Amino acid sequence: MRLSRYFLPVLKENPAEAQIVSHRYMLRAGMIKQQAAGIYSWLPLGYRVLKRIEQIVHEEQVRAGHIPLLMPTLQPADLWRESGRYDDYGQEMLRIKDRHERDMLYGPTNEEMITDIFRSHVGSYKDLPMTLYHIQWKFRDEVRPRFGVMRGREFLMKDGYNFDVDRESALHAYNRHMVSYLRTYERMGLTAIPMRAASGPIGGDNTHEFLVLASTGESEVFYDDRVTALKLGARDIDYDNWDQVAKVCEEFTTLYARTDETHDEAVFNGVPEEHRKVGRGIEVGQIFYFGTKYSEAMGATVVTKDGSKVPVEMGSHGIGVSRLLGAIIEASHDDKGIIWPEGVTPFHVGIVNLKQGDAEADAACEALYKSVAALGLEALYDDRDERAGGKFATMDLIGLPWRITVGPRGLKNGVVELTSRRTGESVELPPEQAIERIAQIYAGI
Ligand code: 5CA
Repeated sequence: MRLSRYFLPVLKENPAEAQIVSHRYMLRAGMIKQQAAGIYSWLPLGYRVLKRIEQIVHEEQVRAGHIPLLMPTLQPADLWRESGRYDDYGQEMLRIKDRHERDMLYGPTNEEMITDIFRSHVGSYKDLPMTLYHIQWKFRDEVRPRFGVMRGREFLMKDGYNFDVDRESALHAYNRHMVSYLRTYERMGLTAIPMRAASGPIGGDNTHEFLVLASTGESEVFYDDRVTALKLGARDIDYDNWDQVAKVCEEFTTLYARTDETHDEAVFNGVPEEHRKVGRGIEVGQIFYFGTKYSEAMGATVVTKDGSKVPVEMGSHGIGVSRLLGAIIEASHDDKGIIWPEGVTPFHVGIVNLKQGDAEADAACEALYKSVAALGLEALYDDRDERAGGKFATMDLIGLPWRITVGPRGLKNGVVELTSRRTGESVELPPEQAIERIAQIYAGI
């Protein structure tokens, strides 16, 4: 993409309404525009990152054997009357009437609708286990929408629902989600710690939240700090291997890590003092096992091997896709702007032309731009007729992890400069070598 032809409405001043750094940088980098409290347009740069995050979420869900579909944002109230949640859900639910005076709602979550789909088409243990998921907009009329996409009213969620014939199989589905989530967050450069939580309006007795530690987080967290060193890494997971998956979950949930909802001071005091930490965290996902809560109320049954009919065992599992942008920025920024992890960056590399209009510099930039594309990667080429300082400030603000700087002086010596946004370190290299380095960096991502 050439910046001269792009739409990147960068702001010079700090917007007064933004209280936390991720919100401030998302507005300043021209990623989002607020349209109403907690409701945002996704401008081109923000939309790119949102799509990259969605892509990672999809890939890891499919890897775990889960099946994508798409349910609507608007739902008939009658489904929610069946489960009893239409009245329970309260003012967070946006209720709408259509022209025929039928009660509708903008979905805050989809347990009822997916249960309806299941009961219409599935009736035998032979079709199980099955996990269906979608990535779809939700609406919750939060009392206090704030911090930009962090607590929106309209927000993008991945929500997945497992259907299993018995409790053991459903608990494996729970564990499988936990492991797939760990991998998902790691690919985004995040450490998200599974913490025992409370289930709220979704229900059930087994639930974990995934928290990214950040001083601006909305949840208070209590943890053994050795938990922050745990990494899934590149280990090979066989999602059909119940024992292997359960062992990984055990590894990640044995050390003390809880939110204030489930915190137990007596147990916490058992953690060696030097490892006992209290802090704040951003909830980027939550998984629930709730058994037959919805299937019983809505008549979603399956015939088991021995011929009996039982309500199907279920759980639901959510990732806050749009919230993740905020969480990643909270975890990865400096005083100049965002620092995107390679896994989610909107462009893989920025190209800065220090002397636009200089025949040699222009030609070198064009060649680099084409070489990046030939790698299957995307460059943002700042080809505007602007001063170098302004170009650098924009690149630093929008946070591309790698920048290639091209100027007549370097070109005389046959080199360009490759700079890491994270460390600030620069190396001078011939253009072909800079491209090679870029290829290597992204090879494993
Ligand atoms: N049905 C279940 C799981 S599919 C569910 O709705 N779970 S949830 O309520 O925990 O939401 C899942 C995730 O969505 C949360 O962990 C959080 O990351 C994100 N989320 C929830 N509310 C908001 C909000 N108002 N703004 C942005 N993200 C949100």
